Amino acid sequence: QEYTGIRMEVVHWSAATAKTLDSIPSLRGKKVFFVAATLRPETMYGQTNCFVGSAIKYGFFAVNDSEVYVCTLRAARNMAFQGVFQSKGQVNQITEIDGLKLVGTKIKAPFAIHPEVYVLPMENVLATKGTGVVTCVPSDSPDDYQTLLDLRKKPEFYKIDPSWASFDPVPVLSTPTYGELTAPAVVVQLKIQSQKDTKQLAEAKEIVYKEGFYGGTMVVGEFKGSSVQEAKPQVRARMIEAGLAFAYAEPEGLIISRSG
Ligand code: ZZB
Repeated sequence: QEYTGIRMEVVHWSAATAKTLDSIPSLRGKKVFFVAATLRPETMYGQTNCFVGSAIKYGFFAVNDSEVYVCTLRAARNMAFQGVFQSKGQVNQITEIDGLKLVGTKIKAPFAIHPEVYVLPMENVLATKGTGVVTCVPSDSPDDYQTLLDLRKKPEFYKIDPSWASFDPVPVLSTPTYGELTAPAVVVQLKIQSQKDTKQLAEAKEIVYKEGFYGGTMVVGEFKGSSVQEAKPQVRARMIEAGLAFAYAEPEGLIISRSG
């Protein structure tokens, strides 16, 4: 899978993380980035949040002398072999932290209408896919939209400040059948009630992917008016040129599990 790794720079840490990181001098003065893996770079205009898995462990990995990436160890190992880190083939982990503690951190959202967004918990984040960090694009991802609704409904249960989930979906592209907010429309159509409705959400994702990719027209950004198919590689190239993203490939599952 050829993903785009989105570099989301930390603006300020959640209280729990700030406390933990205080005791790590080697992080002082470093720029730290959450790295999200996406197959939909053209939707980055519509980020409203970033998701992590509460129970997933995230490593802090030195990229070079001045930058650090936050992602799973598994992703860092892949990155090391793709020339993402200065010392090729080597993973230099500075520390590790539970996803739960990262919740409430504020980060920059490259190309987004909302330039800074909060990190929130999502139940269905897979530790075995991408970087374990997921951008939240509720306009075009049914999982993201439903998770946002769940978080707003039960902020105490999810241990979040309601203000962290306050950005509404931002229209990014228009589809012939559903208009500008395709994911919310399909979530309603399939009567999805919670992020636990994983079967219906998989079906919704399929529908939204197809609608967006084959029928979508951009309604924001430099490629407004272009088809999604045309815009996708161009937005990706722009993000990479601007130093806000990089190519990140995922090997087949079999290879990872064999090498441990
Ligand atoms: C932004 C985005 C916008 C995404 C959208 C999707 C959609 P796939 O096709 O099943 O491989 N993702 C990435 N990593 C993880 C993870 N570790 N756990 C859970 N979800 C993850 O799914 C690839 C997509 O799954 C990625 O692209 C990412 O969300 C998410 F409008 O990034 B996407 C209709 C989907 N729309």
